[in-house]
Amino acid sequence: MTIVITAFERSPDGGKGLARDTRVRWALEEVGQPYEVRLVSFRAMKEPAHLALHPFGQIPTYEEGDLVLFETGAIIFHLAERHPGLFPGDADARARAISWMFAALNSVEPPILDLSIAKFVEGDQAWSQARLPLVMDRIRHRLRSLSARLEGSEWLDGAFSAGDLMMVSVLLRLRASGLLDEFPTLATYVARGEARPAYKRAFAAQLAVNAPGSD
Ligand SMILES: N[C@@H](CCC(=O)N[C@@H](CS)C(=O)NCC(=O)O)C(=O)O
Repeated sequence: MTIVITAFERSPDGGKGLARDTRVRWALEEVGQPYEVRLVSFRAMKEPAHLALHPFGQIPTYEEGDLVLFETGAIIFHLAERHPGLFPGDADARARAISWMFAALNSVEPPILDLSIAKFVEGDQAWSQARLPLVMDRIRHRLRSLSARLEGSEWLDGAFSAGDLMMVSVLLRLRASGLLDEFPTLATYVARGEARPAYKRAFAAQLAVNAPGSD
């Protein structure tokens, strides 16, 4: 059955791989599932046809026959359950990998998103600059704990899992801020994720769509 995901017709990041279709592409590459991509414009994302797939009018979505999913957590969970490669065989280790997926999405990604909002949405407000150090410190707080846990290990819990895929994807959004470089253990961890052949294929696929001049 053909898997179809949606992605930005033109990602605002110009091909840096930060739009969330990249993490779904990465998961598909890790489990060796071919997929097709339907590109959507910002306008089309808010129209009924896309809203039927994604109630919040966002990307990515995932279609596999009659199954339609949204939310990258749910999509990657689904792929990890159905195909070998992203969840460990041992039931307890699998449960821990799921904990890390939730940790990435619920504990680490929110303060990182706050920084994007502070810079790109609230950046022109008079109070924005004053708030920035607080936002950055909330991220550092999480990174400190994560770095301490990861110290001396390649991945979060034994072998690479969907937990690492999600955590690396979330941390990648920090690169431009310089915050990642304050935590060498995390910078190396992210680089280890980016070095995976599956990540490289996913990155290249989104770049082919989004690189400047790739019309
Ligand atoms: N929690 C959602 C977030 C989805 C999301 O924020 N998608 C962004 C692209 S990375 C989007 O569609 N932004 C455009 C919009 O919200 O209008 C997930 O993990 O799938």
